[in-house]
Amino acid sequence: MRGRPSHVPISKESILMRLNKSAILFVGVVIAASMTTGPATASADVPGDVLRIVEVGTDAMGADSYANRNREFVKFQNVSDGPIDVANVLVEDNWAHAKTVKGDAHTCNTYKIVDLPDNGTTVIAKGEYVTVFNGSRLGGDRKINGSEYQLFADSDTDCGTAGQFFNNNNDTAWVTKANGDVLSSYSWDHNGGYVFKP
Ligand SMILES: [Ca+2]
Ligand SMILES: [Ca+2]
Ligand SMILES: [Ca+2]
Repeated sequence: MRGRPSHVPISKESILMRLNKSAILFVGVVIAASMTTGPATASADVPGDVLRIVEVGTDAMGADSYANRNREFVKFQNVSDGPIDVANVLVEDNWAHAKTVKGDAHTCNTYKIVDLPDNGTTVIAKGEYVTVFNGSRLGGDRKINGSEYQLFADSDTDCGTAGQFFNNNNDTAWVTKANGDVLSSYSWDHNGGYVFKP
């Protein structure tokens, strides 16, 4: 590639290679964000762009084990101006999301919201959070700080690596409708992070 004339167009590939990691992540977020702005579908019971991922745990510190599955989690917020019913909202990784989109049944790497603790409904108020942990908790689901619902997926040891399924180096956390329509997503493509705050 030495001596390339300056008038030769630069390929997309070479441009991508020049981007640093954060820029690539930014591109990913922009792409993901654009996916939430498509036309609403008839099956929607949650409109797009009202739930936003604000924090993702991707990699338990140290060895990933069944015991520390809760270091993998997805936290999202109701960023709309009113209450949102999150019934049947899915939290998944790339593997499970692809299956949901194709309509393939799967039980691993997925969590469907069917209930909220300390709430007779599945409606979260404006500004409230839902955090889905991959592990379990003695006492089960709970609401903390008056504004955060903590749900525990209790992922099976056969799913992913000992129940941890957000790939440490490259994966996406998806929050979608039951049919896979994207409400929010966050992608990462490098090791070295334990928790990301988009
Ligand atoms: Ca992981
Ligand atoms: Ca680890
Ligand atoms: Ca995965």
